[in-house]
Amino acid sequence: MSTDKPVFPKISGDELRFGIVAARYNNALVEALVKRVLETFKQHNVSALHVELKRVPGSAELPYMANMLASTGQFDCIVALGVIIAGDTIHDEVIAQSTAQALTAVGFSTEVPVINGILTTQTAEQAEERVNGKTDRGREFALAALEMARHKVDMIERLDEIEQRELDEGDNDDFDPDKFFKNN
Ligand code: DLZ
Repeated sequence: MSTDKPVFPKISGDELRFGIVAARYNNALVEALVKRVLETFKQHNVSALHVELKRVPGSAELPYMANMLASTGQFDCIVALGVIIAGDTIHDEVIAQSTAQALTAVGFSTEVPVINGILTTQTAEQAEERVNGKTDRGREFALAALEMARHKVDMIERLDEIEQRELDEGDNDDFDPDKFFKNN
């Protein structure tokens, strides 16, 4: 268990746009996570107009919807929320591992960061403590989303500037007016 939570930078959410994808499995717990994320967004000036919420059956379906929302290009960060509680089989481990990998892959392929807000616990009590107790993972997921959305906006802007500079320089290098004149 982690005892040293990150200190999140103070970030204003105006202008930042978020997609939230929530699983309906363990619905009461996931809905409480959604509420906590929304409350934290509000505290950081995120506009309700800049948030879209989609629900899917279970955590295994989160990567698909996260990918689709990210692919629209309309969001600076996607938050995937679910609760996986261990049962008699290893189903929970399979879902938790495959969704974690798939969510990471969505971030790489779309260049939109994805927050893995899936709680994986041994018991419902453990999940309850993390959602409605002192641990407050929902707030943590929202703060992580704000920070990553800011990074995404800044990095995309930087990449665009580099691309534009390369295009401008490329134009100058390739174009030799004398050579062009001789050949035409
Ligand atoms: C099937 C299943 C099980 C056993 N447990 C959970 C769980 O604890 N949390 C969760 O979000 N989803 C669970 N699911 C459903 C799967 O995520 C998925 O919806 C189904 O396997 C259909 O693809």
